[in-house]
Amino acid sequence: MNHNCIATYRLYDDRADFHKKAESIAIGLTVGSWTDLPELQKESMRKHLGRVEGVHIYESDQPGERYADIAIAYPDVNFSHDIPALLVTVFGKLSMDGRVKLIDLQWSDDFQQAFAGPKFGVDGVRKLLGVYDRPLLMSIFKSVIGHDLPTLKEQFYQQALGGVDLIKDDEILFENPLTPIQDRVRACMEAAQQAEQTTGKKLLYAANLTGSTFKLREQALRAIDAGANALLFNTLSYGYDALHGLSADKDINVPILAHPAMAGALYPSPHYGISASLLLGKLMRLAGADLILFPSPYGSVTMPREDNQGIRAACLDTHMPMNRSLPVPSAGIHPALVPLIIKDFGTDVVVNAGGGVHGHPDGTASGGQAFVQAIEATMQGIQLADYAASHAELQAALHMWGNK
Ligand code: 1AE
Repeated sequence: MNHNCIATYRLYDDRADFHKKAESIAIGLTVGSWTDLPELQKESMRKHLGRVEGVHIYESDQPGERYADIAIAYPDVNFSHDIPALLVTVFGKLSMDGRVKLIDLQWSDDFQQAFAGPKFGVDGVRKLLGVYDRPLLMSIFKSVIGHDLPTLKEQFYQQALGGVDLIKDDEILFENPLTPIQDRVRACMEAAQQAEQTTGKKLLYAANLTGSTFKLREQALRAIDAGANALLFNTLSYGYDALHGLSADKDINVPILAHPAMAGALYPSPHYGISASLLLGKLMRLAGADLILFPSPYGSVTMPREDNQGIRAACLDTHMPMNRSLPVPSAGIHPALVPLIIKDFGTDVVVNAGGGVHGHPDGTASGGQAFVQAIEATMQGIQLADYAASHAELQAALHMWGNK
């Protein structure tokens, strides 16, 4: 049985001896020094010593392009079974030591056992909605700050009338006197019931869980008490451990959507930070995110396609012994992009849009309907333009955003 966590790094350096560098990381981030230790002390320290697992050097004559992928094994005994301890061990001080990016982590079964993962995951969310055979559709509140409850309730109602499966708060809607979370949830769940009489569809409303870290549980329970059936959480600003605490709490029995706010400070550089697949895929799932949002390669805020596929793989990897997370490629999504999303992600995906719903020329409800129609068409193998001939909402959307 493996009792180590293996961290893989990419280091850029035109001249470095990467083997020496790997040794210095393995020793420096574990026992501190080795050759200078007396023999007796070496014996007692051996179980804490990091080990170089591999060094693959990619030579290049181009300045700034020589790099190596280095894998180091860190003994489990060195850190407690929580994500903060893991991250500080493998990338605490090292993250500030030159051009080095953390690419991947493989933790041991022992470490893994401290995490139950997403409470609902792909299958649980589908079961709550009664939707099994197509991508899910989510709409995002837009223009939330400074509005009162009746205004937000109406915006929610229009989104729900569009036939979406989920509606999420905008991540910038914090606790405020006009729309406190419990009142907002009550008003929106009322609107959901009203819309259900027309659409016949159940939906999940992910209310943004905000405020001091130490009051998050209280706030989540307040929202759930008021009828919240999902929560949105800005995970990276609070830390993975806060998400883990919420997802592992037996009283917080609703799906959690992890928002990627702040992620751009960490993944885009080839030289620094943490890879997108680890940051927004593996670690989010480990911490218990049922749905994970991230920028798609197609829209307004973009992420490279290979990073998206890395996140998707981490969300859905069946080797990870926990529920799978639903990938939610987002930002600048409009109905014409639906075939591309399904081609790249398959059907276990959430099509998610804010501007692409509310910006529809005939209004928010028509915006949702255009997405529903785009999903129907794609699932039936019909070109959007052909389907649009008999579906006015899709027709108007394609006219607005183009038929890609
Ligand atoms: C990557 C996060 C996207 C997000 O949270 C958001 O609000 C997107 O809005 P639209 O669809 O770009 O309007």
